[in-house]
Amino acid sequence: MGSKLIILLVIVLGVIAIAQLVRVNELTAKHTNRKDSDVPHRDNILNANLMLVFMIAFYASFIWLMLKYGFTGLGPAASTHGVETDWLLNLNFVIIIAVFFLTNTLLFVFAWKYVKRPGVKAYFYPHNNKLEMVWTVIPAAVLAVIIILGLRSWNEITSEASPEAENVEIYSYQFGWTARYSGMDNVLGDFDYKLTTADNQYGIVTRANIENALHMMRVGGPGEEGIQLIEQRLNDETRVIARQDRKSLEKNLGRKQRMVRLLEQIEATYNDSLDAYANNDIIVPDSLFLLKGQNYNFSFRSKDVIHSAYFPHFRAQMNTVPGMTTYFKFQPIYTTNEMRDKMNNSNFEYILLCNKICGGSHYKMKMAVKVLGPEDYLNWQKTKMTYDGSPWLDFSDAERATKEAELLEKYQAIAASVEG
Ligand SMILES: [Cu+2]
Repeated sequence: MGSKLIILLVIVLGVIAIAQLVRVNELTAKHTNRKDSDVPHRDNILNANLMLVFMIAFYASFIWLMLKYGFTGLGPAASTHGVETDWLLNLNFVIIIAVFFLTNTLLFVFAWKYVKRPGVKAYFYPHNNKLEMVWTVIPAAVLAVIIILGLRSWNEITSEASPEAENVEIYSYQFGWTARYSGMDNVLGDFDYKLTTADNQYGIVTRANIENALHMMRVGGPGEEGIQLIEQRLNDETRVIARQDRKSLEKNLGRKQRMVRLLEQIEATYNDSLDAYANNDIIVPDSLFLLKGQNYNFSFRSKDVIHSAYFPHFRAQMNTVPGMTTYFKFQPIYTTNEMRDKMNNSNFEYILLCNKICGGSHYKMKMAVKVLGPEDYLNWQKTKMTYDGSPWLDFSDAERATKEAELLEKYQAIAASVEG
């Protein structure tokens, strides 16, 4: 409290002192019969020299910051497209830094060189078409090159993945992430938001989930009042319901009846053979395990609001939007362990972050990403169960050893494809 008062006092006294100094200056000017606009020559020279001093200090601090912190501080790009994105970013930086030095040198050196000298009148130079052309056409051409190169990369990243790319869905919600692998058939089971219940939080479409969602609407379940119960309460003549409560009950009933009609349509047209696609999917909450060198086709969806899946070390990002699926291709090129060596940090972990302010706990919406080598990835796969509860690698005892050896060989070839 006391220190705040002192600071305030110092500021007030400082302002008064400056005002007094200005006043003294005005009075001396009046005394010596000098106009405000008459700046002494030595003051002009001093200011011109200070321009050069400022320019040198400005450049020195810029160079020092660039050397100390670099461009990103995130280490080498850890995906195929990340390498390309970095190349584009560096190209932009080279252009920007060159223009930065050029324009600032002109600015400060001209201010120093053309300092006002007694008896010299400024040269009147209002217009030059050639100059206008130069500084319009050159930046336009440079921008066109940057945009064309950027569009080419973007189209490549978001174009359709090759058929052998593994399909993985990344599901976002307030506030977390879940990965869904497509299993041995490499086809993700369908999803529908209308099937989202406490037992089916990802809205996965199977015959059982459709029946379950219908049951929830009609009969109810944990945390959900069914149509039957609501109708019973509305028609119960032994109890009085406040008008407000009746209104909200009727609204809830109407919503559920509409939902039942939509679900009945899904039920009537559903083809049971589609169950198999969903049943061998593997759902892994809160972590994303990837095989080094594997081509992935990531599809993104959101349960609630717009999120953005940001993989800083892979230089990849994609919005996740409720009601639509977004995609990109992805190929990790360094395992987590390899990246630890490169970053010289034994605790390094890849991460997936939400990069769209999506609510109160946005700041902690993240998922661990681990890129594994062939053996580690296969070992991890062996521990995972599918949606219907069978092992991901569902081999009979007789064929297990051969099948696993085949997979390992395949994974080794995939990992080797991005070596060197
Ligand atoms: Cu988010």
